[in-house]
Amino acid sequence: MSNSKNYTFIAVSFFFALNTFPLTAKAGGLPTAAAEAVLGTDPMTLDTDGDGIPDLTDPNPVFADNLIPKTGKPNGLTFTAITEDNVDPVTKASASDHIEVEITNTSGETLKDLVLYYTLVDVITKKKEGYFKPLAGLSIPKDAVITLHLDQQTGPNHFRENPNSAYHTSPNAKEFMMQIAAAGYAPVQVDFKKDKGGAEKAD
Ligand SMILES: [Ca+2]
Ligand SMILES: [Ca+2]
Ligand SMILES: [Ca+2]
Repeated sequence: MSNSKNYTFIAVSFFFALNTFPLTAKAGGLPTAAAEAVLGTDPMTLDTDGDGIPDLTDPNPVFADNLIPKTGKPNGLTFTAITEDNVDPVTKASASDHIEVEITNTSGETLKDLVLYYTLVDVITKKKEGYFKPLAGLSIPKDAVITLHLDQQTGPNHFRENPNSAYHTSPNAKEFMMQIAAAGYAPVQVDFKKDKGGAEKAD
């Protein structure tokens, strides 16, 4: 029964690392989705903020430093980002509030190896989160415009976003900073915001 022993060890390590949190999950179990909800991390992702440090050992599991290189050619792309009143790109019907990013390739060539970094700050609590996301598998043809969705769906142009982020758990207004870069190009930055209100309610 070496498996159950390993599970116990993982669970003990987990609770030791988090001993300031009032977790009440049963001893001997795997870290639970409920425990990740307490931490504000993603139960479906080992490294929620993308900084390379697993959630269970990351001193701040929902803040990554900006790992995008500052150097590179200018004028690779432009983009806009919204957090509310999203529209399904296929049906044109109203979609759940999520972070939606429209990128225009202005480089004159195919853009590859894109990376995205964003921070959000709760304007009331000042709590800050930061996420580094390589956009694996994404390339943008010359002159093309594409729309990315940061959410919990799968499929082309969907990239997973932490469902336990303050984006979802706090109704306070949020201020966002986002940078996107493609291989060889300097990052482009856009600031945007979300008004107060629940992420999944009409507001
Ligand atoms: Ca996790
Ligand atoms: Ca991490
Ligand atoms: Ca971190």
